[in-house]
Amino acid sequence: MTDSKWWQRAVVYQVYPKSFQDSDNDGIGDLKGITQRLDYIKKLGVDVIWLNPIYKTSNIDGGYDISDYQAINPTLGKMTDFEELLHKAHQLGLKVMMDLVVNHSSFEHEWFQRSLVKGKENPYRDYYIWRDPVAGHEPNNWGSFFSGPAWTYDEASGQYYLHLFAKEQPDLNWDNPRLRHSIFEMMNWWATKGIDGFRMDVISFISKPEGLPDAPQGAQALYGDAGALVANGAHVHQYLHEMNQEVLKKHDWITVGETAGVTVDEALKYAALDGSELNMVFQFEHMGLDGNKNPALGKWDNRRVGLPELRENLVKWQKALAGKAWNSLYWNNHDQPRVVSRFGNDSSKYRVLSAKMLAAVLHFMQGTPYIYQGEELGMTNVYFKELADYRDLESLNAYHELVEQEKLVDKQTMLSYLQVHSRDNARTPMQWDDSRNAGFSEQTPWLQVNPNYKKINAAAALEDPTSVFYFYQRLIKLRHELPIITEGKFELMPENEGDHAVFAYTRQLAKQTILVIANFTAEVVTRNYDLPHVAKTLVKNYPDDQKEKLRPYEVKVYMYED
Ligand code: TEU
Repeated sequence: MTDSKWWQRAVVYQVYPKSFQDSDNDGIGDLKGITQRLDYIKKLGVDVIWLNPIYKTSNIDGGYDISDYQAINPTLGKMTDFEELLHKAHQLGLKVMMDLVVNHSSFEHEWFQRSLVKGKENPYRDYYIWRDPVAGHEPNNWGSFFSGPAWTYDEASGQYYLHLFAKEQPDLNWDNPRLRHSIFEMMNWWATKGIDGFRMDVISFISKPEGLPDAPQGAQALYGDAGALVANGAHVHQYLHEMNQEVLKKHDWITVGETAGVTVDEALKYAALDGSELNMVFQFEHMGLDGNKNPALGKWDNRRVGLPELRENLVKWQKALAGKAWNSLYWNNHDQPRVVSRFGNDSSKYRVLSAKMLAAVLHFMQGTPYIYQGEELGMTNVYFKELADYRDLESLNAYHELVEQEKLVDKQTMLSYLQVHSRDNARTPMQWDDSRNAGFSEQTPWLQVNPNYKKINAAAALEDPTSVFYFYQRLIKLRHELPIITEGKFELMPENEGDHAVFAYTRQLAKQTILVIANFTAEVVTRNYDLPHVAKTLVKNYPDDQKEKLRPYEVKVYMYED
């Protein structure tokens, strides 16, 4: 292998602990459950596990509201359970990346509790962002990402505090060097435990604009769009450089910034190959393409995005970062709908075909691929019918605000939007087998299991050599064997631009070329890509190859040498 870094050659598997495996039958997944399933993850062939937050939490946002950064959520287990998980993972050659949630803490965190006391002599007051009311109102027009204003008034001190997310998630004040020092200290403490890196939650939001001005506000919108102002703030790169010096450069870690609102130019800084900030970013543009055209509704819609728009975006990122910075590759995560339902086709006829097609398209691009638990089984959206089925506060709050309070959409329409975009689609329990509750738990799970578990489950996949699982296993193995998949130059096939059905691109390294041809539709189409006779097939999702004829969701990947 040439000079690529280990995390550039790696594949990451994301585990949402609450929904992975319940070992003590309380209906909630836990650390021991994950440890029990490490062999399964190992079998897939990935290199790294990313664990969504497992820390002590007020548990209003799936653990993204941390009340103690150095303690384990008792519902998930004990510190010794974590140590055991880490140890077993390492024995199997798997690395463990933790979630770092430091744009905000929980309101129950000791820092926030201490910060409630107003006064210059209280060092903790300035750990958060407190402001006086302006004309008896919130200090500015910002809305929270989880509905309502981004400010909550504290009677006792007569000031508001800022929370870009729920009111139980107060934003930390990164302009305060003491706060930054406390965070770096905490990160170094985790390093001593032997972890292998951090995924950094909304790290692009940590530097707020000077003076906290009002944000642009769309016609029907209730609040200003804070996201537009807080993303990639003036000091974010300075703070990440500092973190790099104080923490990251001391470890051979994998680091990925969840950089909501990141542009290509900003990504070139966050994820520059010189290693001065982070290894890579999660960009969100391809996740926003099917959002509502009406900004007042944000992501809530049920429209599908066409291939041309999706491809244009992915290609843009492939090209812009090449040779300068590093990207991650993902189709879904714990905040997003299931990929096969969103960009593929989850009908029984096409589910497996389209899941494989999407997998191949992603895994042959340049970047570090992330697989979200269950994606390797072709798990689908859950299609809940009632509001009462949902647990996620983003979905519930949005429903109340948009349907009941503002009456911007009717009930049925909003329920259809939730079916498409609710984060709970990703969070239904992992489907292990066809026994009760999909083998996830003996108890009623905290969120209902997708009723399709009888058919779609890990046990069935492992018995079927043509399953989505083994297709992913092959993609991962190829990445480990062929440097071209990590390093090769990406090119869209020139005739592919504007094609409504087919995505075709090449990767190239020295004399080698890989050609990926994928049909994103349920139509049969004909495309003639000149292929040298010597080309061998690396993967395909139909048993045979009918050359220029591409069947529904067909994908073919060839490799040849000049
Ligand atoms: O998500 C950040 C983020 O950008 C969200 O607003 C995301 O766009 C939304 O969830 C999609 O519907 C991160 C975490 O991944 C998410 O689970 C947390 O709720 C959020 O930060 C707050 O910590």
